Amino acid sequence: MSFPKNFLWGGATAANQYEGGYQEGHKGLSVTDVMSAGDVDHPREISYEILDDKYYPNHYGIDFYHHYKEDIKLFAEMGFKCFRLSISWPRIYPQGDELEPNEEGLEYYDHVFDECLKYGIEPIVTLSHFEMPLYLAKKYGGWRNRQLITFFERYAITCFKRYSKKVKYWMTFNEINNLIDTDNPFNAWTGAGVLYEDNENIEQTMYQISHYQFVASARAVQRAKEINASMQVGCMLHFGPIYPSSCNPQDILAGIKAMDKRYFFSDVHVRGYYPTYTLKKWERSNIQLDITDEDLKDLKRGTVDYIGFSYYKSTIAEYDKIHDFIEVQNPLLKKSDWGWAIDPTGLRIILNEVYERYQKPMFIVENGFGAYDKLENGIINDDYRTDYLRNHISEMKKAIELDGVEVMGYTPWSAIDIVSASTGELAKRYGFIYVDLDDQAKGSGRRYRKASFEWYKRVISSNGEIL
Ligand code: BGP
Repeated sequence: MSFPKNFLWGGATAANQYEGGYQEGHKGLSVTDVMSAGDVDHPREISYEILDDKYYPNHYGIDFYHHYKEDIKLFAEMGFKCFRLSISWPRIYPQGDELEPNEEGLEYYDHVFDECLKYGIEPIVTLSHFEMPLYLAKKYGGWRNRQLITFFERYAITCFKRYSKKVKYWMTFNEINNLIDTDNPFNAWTGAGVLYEDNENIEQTMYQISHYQFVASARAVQRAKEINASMQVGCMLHFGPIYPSSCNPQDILAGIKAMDKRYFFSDVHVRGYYPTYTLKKWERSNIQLDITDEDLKDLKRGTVDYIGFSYYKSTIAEYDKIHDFIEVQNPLLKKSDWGWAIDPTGLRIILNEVYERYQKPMFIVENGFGAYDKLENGIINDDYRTDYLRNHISEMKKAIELDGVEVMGYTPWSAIDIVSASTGELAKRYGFIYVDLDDQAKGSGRRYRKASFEWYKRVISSNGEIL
């Protein structure tokens, strides 16, 4: 059993969670710059302004902005073949609606990409990873507004042209399918710069936002090909199986319906048209959307080249009279301290299901274990993380070798400790590299290799043979 020779081993990050330098180089404010810190019991608070009495962890991140040389050197030491990062949209277009980009922002990413390429590390770039200029949220109502398509397209063209010789692999919107969960304000805010209002038809708005993003993504795919035909543009989804809670046929159907809500997004991105189960739903719920014929043509012309996805956990669905299904925790699986069920087999299952559905190359661009790490005498023993990753890699290996799934690469979350997206803590650590900072960004900022660093280095150098 072995991985393909050119398999892209690496690690992943997101600009807003690790860069810091939130006001440097004429960067504009991002929607994540107004999200306060939270923790496992307290959700992050969102406001339209920075409030004096709140702490905003994304302002500092881990200060990669100033440490990028040191950090990329460590990635190279681990043997990374690729590094997944995102471009901060407000670094390039500080407000979002300008006609000209911010040169300082563009230069910063030139330096980062050059540093990666110096070590033969291929940058894998997301255009919008849980962020966009705050100004677009305030002035235009975020992705509620059709004009956002134009702004995003302009931003994408700027990046494709500027980095055409440095970046081959791109993704448009990170975990776009989180939008479906409208109960948690985090999703529409980070995904679309939208805070739902009490008097609006939230479901209709959610589908409208999604439609505008599908069109924007499809246009970006087309522009990328025009600029450099060898560029590969993927979508990025949050995947994980939702199992039926029993063999009762009603629960089986509940599992299918629950998965439809995730697949809706990849169906449009990959096939280029709306699935019938969604069209029927719109009819039933009298959902009226602004969709033009030109939009539908764009969707067809801009289907993605590959499917990037994150995998952390699985859940189960049980039949519910009112909602079709409800999602519940699987009693058979162990969980992390944040309640995320650990299910390596689920990765093989989802790889099989998605590959069979679309027959497109798949890229696991996030997978990892958030834990409280302890630094003792300069050592971090994170065996729990190694165990998690080992078991998942071994299931990915089976999917490739036994099931014939085409997997392009694997970039665990995260390459280095960074601020957690959902809770805003630094204490929820995922990295191979420990960063000596606490939740208030106090500490030396020094980088330490965790035990998992040495382990992953061996995994990469043996191309997945030594786990
Ligand atoms: C994914 C996001 C990442 C990341 C990860 C872990 O949903 O794409 O940005 O943060 O989950 O989640 P968290 O940081 O909330 O633990």
